[in-house]
Amino acid sequence: MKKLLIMMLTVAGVMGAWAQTVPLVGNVLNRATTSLNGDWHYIVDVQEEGYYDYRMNPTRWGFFNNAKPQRPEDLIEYDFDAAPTMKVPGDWNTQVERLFFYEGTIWFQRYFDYQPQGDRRALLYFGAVNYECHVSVNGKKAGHHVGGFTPFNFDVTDLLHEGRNFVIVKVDNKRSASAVPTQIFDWWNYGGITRDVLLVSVAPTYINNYSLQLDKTIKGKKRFLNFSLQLNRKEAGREVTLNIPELKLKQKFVTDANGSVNAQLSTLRSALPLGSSKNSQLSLWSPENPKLYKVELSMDGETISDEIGFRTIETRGKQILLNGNPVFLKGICLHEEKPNGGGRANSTDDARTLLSWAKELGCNFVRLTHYPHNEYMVREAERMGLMVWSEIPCYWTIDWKNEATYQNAQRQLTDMIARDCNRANIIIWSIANETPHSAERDAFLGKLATYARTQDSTRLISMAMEVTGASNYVNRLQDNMNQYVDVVSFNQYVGWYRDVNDAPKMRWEIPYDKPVIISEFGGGAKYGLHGAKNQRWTEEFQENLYRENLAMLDKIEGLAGTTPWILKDFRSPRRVLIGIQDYYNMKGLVSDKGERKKAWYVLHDWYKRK
Ligand code: GCB
Repeated sequence: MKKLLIMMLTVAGVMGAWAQTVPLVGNVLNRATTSLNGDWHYIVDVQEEGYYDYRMNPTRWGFFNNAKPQRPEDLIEYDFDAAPTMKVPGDWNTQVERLFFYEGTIWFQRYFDYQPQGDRRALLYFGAVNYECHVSVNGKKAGHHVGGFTPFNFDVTDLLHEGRNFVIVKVDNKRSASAVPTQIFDWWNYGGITRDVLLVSVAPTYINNYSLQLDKTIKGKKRFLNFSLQLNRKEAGREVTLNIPELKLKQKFVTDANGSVNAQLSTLRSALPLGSSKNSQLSLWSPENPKLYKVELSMDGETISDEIGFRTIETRGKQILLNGNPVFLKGICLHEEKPNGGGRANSTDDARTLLSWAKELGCNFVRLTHYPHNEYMVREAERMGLMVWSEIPCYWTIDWKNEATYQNAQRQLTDMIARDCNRANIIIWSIANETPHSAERDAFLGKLATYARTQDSTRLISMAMEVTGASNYVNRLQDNMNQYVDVVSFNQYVGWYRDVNDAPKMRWEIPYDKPVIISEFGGGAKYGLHGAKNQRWTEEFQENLYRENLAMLDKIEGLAGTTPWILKDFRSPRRVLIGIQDYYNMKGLVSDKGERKKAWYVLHDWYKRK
């Protein structure tokens, strides 16, 4: 043990001091950034040769050094410069054929130029790396991150020098029972640096994150805007200006001893009367009117702009109220996967393609399963008028008793909320999907739900539950988590995993006075395969399943919406039926290429009537 400690200290010594770990910076897309996307060299390292020595101790000769032979006799058994390259952002599975099934460690390296600018600091930002990574800059450790779908950043200023620098990232996507998600899940475990890498330039004191949201309550005839902001450090007396030109709202604030601002704009003569005067009338965000306002935040002559929409989201009995009016959520589930051959999606174009398919289907809502999707997806949905359910990957059999697992889940939840807290279209934070009932699970998820409310009190909390009992065609939902959620959502597969052709006979008992969402239903079909309606995998089978399920849904009291499973066929290692699945989950309403199956039209017609 002592020996291991000494070894580890030696390694830390060789790699130099840790860079500063700093809180996640908000609205990164509108900051001063340099992109480090592009071609990165990679080395596949099945046994983590670049990290551990032959006694499994971290090695001082690790690949972080980017070493080169200095003399002809020097032995260095790796060379990033000679290694092949792949695109970042991107998953390795679909970029390199022989890495299609690979789960393990790959090292990434690239050079970049850096010019120091006075006292400004540099943050190295990753949109997401799946799943665990160690990052170094110029051979010195910058940081470590766990979790494949949330952003993180390190202050690397002290590790950089003028001119040519290098960054090395060790990425490991091995699955494990204590991870989030856990060892088994029904989607492709795309590995790699799957989202943007940016160098963010910030002043020594900068606005780290902020939130500008409509308060849920209407006082008198006014709604109030809640504004909060946090600097990167606890500095009092810093002046920040908030400007919303279209609303003619310009207001100065001064940070408190925590380096934060917390204000309700009404106390500052800026309450926004609804419809009372032309100048200050607030146009609320909704699917029909996805209005976004230009918002500017300035400090010390530096301005961050954003586009923010304002709306309220609440429940009343079994109704979901958007801006005070009942709304039916016409949704669809989707994975973050490119059409036409798969691979992780990560661009506005990918988002537009997928989301326009959802719009054509008649949706006003998308469930972004089963992990936080990239920021382009959320922002594009916001512009297109699609409300969003955003989820963390507490999926199936999480290691409920493990405190480290809980902390991991909570961190993912924190970062999901921190990144998207100003997106008007996000109406639901989901904390889990189809989790097996137990006291430990209730404790874990109960704590997570309570914590979520401390991070954001303006949105609804839900999770995809399961049907707990069915007899004589009566389905029951009993879940202790009911007390923690605002919306009762559950997945059910009548007609596919159970009770084929019985949907018309089904009744539902949902003993809670809360809105209900059927967060999944569906069945598989291969596009172009035709046959009788009782023939599995045909379009006709899926079409009939949708007809019967929708008729059943029509009879559920208090149904506030649904997100059938799923928009597009997607890759999954669990789907091994050759000739039909070929490693695709075939429950899409469109094929991987976007071809519409017959069931697409059934849902389309139903949404038209809703
Ligand atoms: C589910 C899961 C989803 C699966 C789906 C299926 O209940 O939530 O991740 O892909 O069923 O196709 O079985």
